[in-house]
Amino acid sequence: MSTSKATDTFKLENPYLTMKDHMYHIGISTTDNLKERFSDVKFVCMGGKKERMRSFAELLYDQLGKPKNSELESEGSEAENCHHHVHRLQNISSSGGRYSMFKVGPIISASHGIGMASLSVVLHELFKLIHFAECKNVKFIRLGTCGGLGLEAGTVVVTKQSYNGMLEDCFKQVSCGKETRYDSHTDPGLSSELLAHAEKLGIKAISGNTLGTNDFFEEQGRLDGALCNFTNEEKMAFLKKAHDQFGIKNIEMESTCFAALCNRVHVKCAVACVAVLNRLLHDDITDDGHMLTEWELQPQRLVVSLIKHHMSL
Ligand code: R2B
Ligand code: URA
Repeated sequence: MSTSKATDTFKLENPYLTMKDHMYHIGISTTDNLKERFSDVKFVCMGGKKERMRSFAELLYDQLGKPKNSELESEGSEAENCHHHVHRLQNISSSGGRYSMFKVGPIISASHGIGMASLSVVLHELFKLIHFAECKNVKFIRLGTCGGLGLEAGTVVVTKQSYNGMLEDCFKQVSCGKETRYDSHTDPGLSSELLAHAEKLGIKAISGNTLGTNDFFEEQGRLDGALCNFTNEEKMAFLKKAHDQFGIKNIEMESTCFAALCNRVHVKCAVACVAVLNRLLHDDITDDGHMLTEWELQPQRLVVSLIKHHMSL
């Protein structure tokens, strides 16, 4: 076990890593001046959708007073079809074609797609990026959506412990045909800071355990997938057991892997997800785009407030 302190330079311990590396899915290489461009990074904020992570980056850019150490599109790049000559934030990962990534001041805002498989790919590459850039004291925060258990839509859940689909409090990594269990708790300090900012802003937020699954439909006990191999009674018994025996307040698809990988590299992490429905009442999510956008803003507001506080703004 490493005993590195939070203030130490982030360093991966994989002996097979070399100085020369191409982070294929985020479209960036060790030859891309990583130290100059990224050594100031203190927060990596992640969420599922590409465009939401752009609008979160734009919100940050505005709220932090357009910091100089941000990456903007250069003249004649994607901005060409943009008639007003305002520089947009640059999607650093556009060449990779998989994820979006933006840099605003000391913050990276990146998308991770749906599920742990997609998340794990970009998380490995982001860890390598902050390793090669020799960043110090970096924290990781996931801002997402989820199904709540007995919660009103719009409520934010800040994860304490994440569980897997078997209701085990760990993430199981398969490698070379073997399974290893890793701790999937989040950082208590960072999590209570998020809750304190919610209180200050008047945003409805609670602390609770989270169920992270590898599927949106059957593994979350949804009856309305294309297929369903259980009954409504079995669904309700599962959700009740998760809630009553394990303190699970919400269900999503990344937190278990997210927390476990952060724990393995010794970075502090937090997960703040807004409930877009109450799973004890139904399985389908509203088609009201305005409500969804408004709900998705709640975790973003918490994180902006926390980051401004950390930057003494
Ligand atoms: C929440 O929302 C997505 C599924 O709709 C998934 O990424 C998650 O965790
Ligand atoms: N995301 C999920 O994974 N599940 C839900 O019910 C809602 C959002």
